[in-house]
Amino acid sequence: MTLRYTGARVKRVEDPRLLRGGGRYLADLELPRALSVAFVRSPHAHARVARIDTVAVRALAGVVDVVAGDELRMVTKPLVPRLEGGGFTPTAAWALSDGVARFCGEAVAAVVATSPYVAADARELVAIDWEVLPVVATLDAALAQHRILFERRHRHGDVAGAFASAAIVVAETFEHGRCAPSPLEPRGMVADWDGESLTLWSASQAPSIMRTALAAALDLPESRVRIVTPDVGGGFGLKMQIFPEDVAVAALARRLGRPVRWIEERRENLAAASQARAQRTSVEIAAAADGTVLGLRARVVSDNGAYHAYPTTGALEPLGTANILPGPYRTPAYEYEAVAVATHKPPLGAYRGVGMTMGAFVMERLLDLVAERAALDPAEVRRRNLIPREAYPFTSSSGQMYDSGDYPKALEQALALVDYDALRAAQRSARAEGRLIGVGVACYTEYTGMGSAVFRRRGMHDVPGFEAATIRVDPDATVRCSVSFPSQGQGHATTIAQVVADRLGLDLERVRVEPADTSRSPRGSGTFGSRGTVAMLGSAGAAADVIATRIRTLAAHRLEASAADIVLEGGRAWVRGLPDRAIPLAEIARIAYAPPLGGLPDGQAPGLDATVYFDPPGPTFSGAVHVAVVEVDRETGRVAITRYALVEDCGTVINPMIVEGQIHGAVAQGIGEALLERIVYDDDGQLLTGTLMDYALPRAHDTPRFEIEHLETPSPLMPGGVKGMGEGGTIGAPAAIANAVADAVRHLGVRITKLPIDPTSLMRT
Ligand code: MCN
Repeated sequence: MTLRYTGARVKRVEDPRLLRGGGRYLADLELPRALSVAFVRSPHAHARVARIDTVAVRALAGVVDVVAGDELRMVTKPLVPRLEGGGFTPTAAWALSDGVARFCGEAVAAVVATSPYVAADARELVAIDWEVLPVVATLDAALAQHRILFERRHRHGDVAGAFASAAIVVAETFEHGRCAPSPLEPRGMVADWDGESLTLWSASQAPSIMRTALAAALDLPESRVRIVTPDVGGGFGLKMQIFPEDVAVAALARRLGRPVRWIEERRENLAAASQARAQRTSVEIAAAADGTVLGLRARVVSDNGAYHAYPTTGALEPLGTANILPGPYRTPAYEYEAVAVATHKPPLGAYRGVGMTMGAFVMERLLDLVAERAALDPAEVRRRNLIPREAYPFTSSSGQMYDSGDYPKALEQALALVDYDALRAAQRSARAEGRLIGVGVACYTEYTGMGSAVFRRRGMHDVPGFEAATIRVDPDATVRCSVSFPSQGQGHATTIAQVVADRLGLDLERVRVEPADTSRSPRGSGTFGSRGTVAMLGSAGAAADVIATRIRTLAAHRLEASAADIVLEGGRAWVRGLPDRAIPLAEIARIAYAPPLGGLPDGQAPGLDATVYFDPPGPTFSGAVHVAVVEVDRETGRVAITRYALVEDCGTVINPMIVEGQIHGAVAQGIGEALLERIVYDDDGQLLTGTLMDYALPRAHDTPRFEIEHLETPSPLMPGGVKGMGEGGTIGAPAAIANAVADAVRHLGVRITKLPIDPTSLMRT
């Protein structure tokens, strides 16, 4: 196989259409007679619906229906995500609550009207008498009341011995505020009931999981629920979840027998969609006098909110942090306790880097503190602790099997990229002038490409874990790929086409990736946990191989040669050494659809398609070394990122341009987490950051120019040696930036233990 596209900087095939405004997003979908849904949401963090009066709203012209929770409870089941393995308290999230709202913004009733504007006006007319109940608004209050949703413990090695023999012990508590995934396109759903079946258009990252969940919630066979995924304006993990609003919209379409649509408003997105992080980790690290890490103890507690998100559960954030905390370092002894507590807030869910962002932030801050105590440069303490390449495969002290990596090399490459010694010298002279320059280094490893074994080991039963691809070659040799893992912007239409085109010897333009539609696409899990690349190699790549073998057999028969000697290239097939006798692939494809007299060779059946299911034997661990340089303004505490460099390793790279684009986007989100983004609730559980004026997202001028280099340590586990990387930037950036800011202000006695680092916190300390 000639690799014409795989590994090349191929421009994204989806972009011309999207850039010209040709994208078709959920809100662009117009169905005849469609009605609009607006949700009536609780203004209280914890309150019972004592009485609900809908007389006034029903009188409003254009209002078609008003439903309260009890009406939908008769026709739906709640979302009850499962987690096996003990320590888990389930929650049930009903379509419009069970009559008690458990966070400010929870939907308790819905209005259906002829336009979104009427629905929004009508929502205001629904009169509710609330019985306000006591609120548990903080992690501490939830801990004090023992409101535990999830709890797991782990110990490996002689932790007590490690601490007893340590010359250096550092104890610290780190916190990460709540943040909101904030895709440009918020949530939504368009639902249509034809009297027998439901068609649901949703920007879902996980259509197969959504179909299973909604079929169960509506008590329908899965064959009567179809999920269609249009273009998606970002998901970032948020849209892998299934929400009570999804159940409500689907149930309303069935109830009314007319199409209904709900397009979430930004305020609703900030108030009622799943949120992320909200974690406190108390940790102790034991090290020898030379900075060698001997042991680690951690108590990871996340403020999960009121419900487990479906299907991820409240285990996702604390367990993710606890498992990844040892990072790419030899950490012989480790014990952790991972806890999620229930507060009256929206649930925590998946968000790019989930759990791992906090893990990297904590470990990287700790290593800098160890370096300080051991009087070492931060780069040196890492050199002394990174797992050497030859030690892979390496089982971490949290039980993760790291398949491959070369972090010592990545570190040296990153230091060379920024000319680290010169940077430190420049920092010293700037310091002499009173300027606060800091340099932060962060190394992280990241689990990607998980398969069913990982989800089962974690006890997660609502995430199947496998993926699949169907490839159909039309008689004109156009190749159509249909996969179980839709793209939210990652560029799958390009990278899948690269992989498939190479295997079939076709021009890229001949390969089309079709939108996800559960009536046509194979069943799988979805795009999350940086599984897409692994999935596409294992399913679409393998399906293309099956088809290539069939094409070779057909061509060999036609050319009277052996299939092993057939070359597929440039849309043609020929016998090795005889390119003059090439036949176009379209001619071969036509044979598959119009068998000649005597039938197809080797008893082949007609048609030219293949479906391959793939259960990744992972995870496979990718990672990077990030270096951030910041300048802190002495007067205002404002942090400016003046340089940002990184060396990333995601195994074999399919498309370096896309990988770099993914890094740009993910680091931008990491910058938001490090410096800007914080969802704030007051002590009554009231949301104080309900608009994007209050919740600060990073803007173009907050992002620096990125200096990126690649290092490839192919995965020995995954087809083609690929690893995922889509979340990496969000994992590395907060840690590197936090270390850089700490480095800039440490001599002033300022400690960096909380994200985001806002200027006022720097000024006040
Ligand atoms: N890639 C590659 N070679 C590799 C690894 C990746 O060329 N060795 C390419 C892939 O082909 C793919 C992209 O990089 O086009 C990301 O691949 P991967 O890391 O496998 O991640 P997924 O495709 O599974 O995407 C999910 C990941 C996650 S978990 C979140 S959250 C996320 C993200 O990627 N959300 C995104 N990137 C996003 N990008 C956009 N624009 N929007 C989102 O919502």
